[in-house]
Amino acid sequence: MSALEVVREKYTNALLNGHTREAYDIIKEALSNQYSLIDVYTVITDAMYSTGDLWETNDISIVQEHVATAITQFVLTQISAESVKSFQMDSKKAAVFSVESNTHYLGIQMIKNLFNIYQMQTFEFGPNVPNSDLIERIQALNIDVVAYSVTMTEHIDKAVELSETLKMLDPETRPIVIVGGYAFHCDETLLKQVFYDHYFKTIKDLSGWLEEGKEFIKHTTA
Ligand code: B12
Repeated sequence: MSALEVVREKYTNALLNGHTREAYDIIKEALSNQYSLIDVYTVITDAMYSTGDLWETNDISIVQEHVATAITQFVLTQISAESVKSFQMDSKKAAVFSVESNTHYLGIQMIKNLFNIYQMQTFEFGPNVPNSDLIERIQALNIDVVAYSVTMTEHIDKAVELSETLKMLDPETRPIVIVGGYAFHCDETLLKQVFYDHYFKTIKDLSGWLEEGKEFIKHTTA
């Protein structure tokens, strides 16, 4: 077992036992032991996937799954606290959210934090955000990047509906559209139904794109 797999196992156990302090300490220690933020996000993601599998097979209760989610939400907020200081008011602006009907949000919390680390200003629209409200806000805030998450196949209809509206925007001025989420891991053909510029399977893939596009990010919005 690799050292990172050990961290994942320990973190998963802390989640299943409901130990917030221990979970937080494991992640803090991993970060101070030179694991990258992306490594740590991958550990947390895998631990949440394991929790979901155990819930699906009735090996843990709904309460345990909720406790694991609450602990991870806490840990993500704690490790994001510093990154919010990195963004520049004159850099690119990103709107991040989970598509209408989707209440899963931990992935978006990670994406938001990563954007902040790359100095982007983020606007968190939240989970299950109504399509009808989105375009007005995107335009009013002069958003450069729209990034949203689709977790289950059942959420694709709302993503298709949103795509229809995004497609209508002026190609010269519209934001870049980035999609991701567990639904596409389960069935990548779902991507054919939505309108997007980039799809990234994992936060690691997104970070590679951000690393390459540093100049684009710095460019001030008109
Ligand atoms: C926690 C959880 C919940 C919580 C969510 C709370 C919250 N605040 O997020 C609650 C309890 C609300 C919940 C509800 C439900 N859930 Co749920 N849930 C989960 C669980 C265990 C973890 C999800 C998670 O946080 N994963 C960790 C994050 C970080 O992973 P991620 O979202 O995939 O993100 C990664 C990538 O996909 C990517 N990414 C994600 N978004 C984006 C966006 C962009 C732009 C980019 C570039 C990348 C990107 O980056 C991340 C890091 O690499 C999953 C298990 C699983 N396999 O995911 C089940 C799971 C998704 N849920 C499931 C189900 C069935 C439900 C419910 C229907 C249960 C019910 N009967 O009520 C409801 C549906 C709610 C709804 N309408 O959306 C099933 C879905 C089955 C399926 N294949 O369709 C799963 C897979 C569990 C299972 N194994 O059966 N759930």
